[in-house]
Amino acid sequence: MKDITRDGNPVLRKQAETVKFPLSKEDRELGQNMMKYLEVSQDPEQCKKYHLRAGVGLAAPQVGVSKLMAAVLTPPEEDGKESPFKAIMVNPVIVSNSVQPAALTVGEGCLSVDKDIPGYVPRSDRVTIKYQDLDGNEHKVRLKHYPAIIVQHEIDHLHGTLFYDHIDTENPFSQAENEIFID
Ligand code: NB4
Ligand code: NI
Repeated sequence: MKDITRDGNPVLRKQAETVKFPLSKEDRELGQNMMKYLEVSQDPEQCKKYHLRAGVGLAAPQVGVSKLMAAVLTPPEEDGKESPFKAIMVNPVIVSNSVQPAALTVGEGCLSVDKDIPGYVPRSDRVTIKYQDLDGNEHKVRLKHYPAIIVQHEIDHLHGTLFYDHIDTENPFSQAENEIFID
């Protein structure tokens, strides 16, 4: 899990393959290990000790596996406004998204992209997603704001898209009308 694929590796630009159930032992461990990476990376001590970059999401192509699998772990917020979202998602799809656009105020960074690429990444403020868990149970959830943005970043990875593909090259900080910003 420490070896994250870097931009330039073709696996990051491929369409990932559907995962079949029941999961193989390897696929199950892949999901569990991706979540473990996020947990360890969000613990300041372990993050430093293992020289990791902190993450709130990770997609299988980022560990070199071209399969429709991703993990998301949003840390609990101080103000507790939004419910935290923790999931290992298998075969996730966005079934609907809001017209309302949103972007992270600080822009986005990706564990597979070494340099900082400034600019707003326009996304949907809310998404409804469907996915299977490691046991094959179907889930349909509606997310908004921060968790919704993370999930869109991860699902993009499964289709070979990187965050900077969405940044306006002419004007990286251009704003869509009524776009909301998430800290
Ligand atoms: C995925 C995110 C990039 C933008 C927003 C944020 C961090 C990532 C990439 C949307 C999704 C990983 C997967 C952070 C981070 C806030 C919470 C809790 C305590 C430190 C942690 C830092 F690290 N992005 N990194 N980038 N990716 N917030 N936080 N904090 O997670 O490439 O495809 O631990
Ligand atoms: Ni990423």
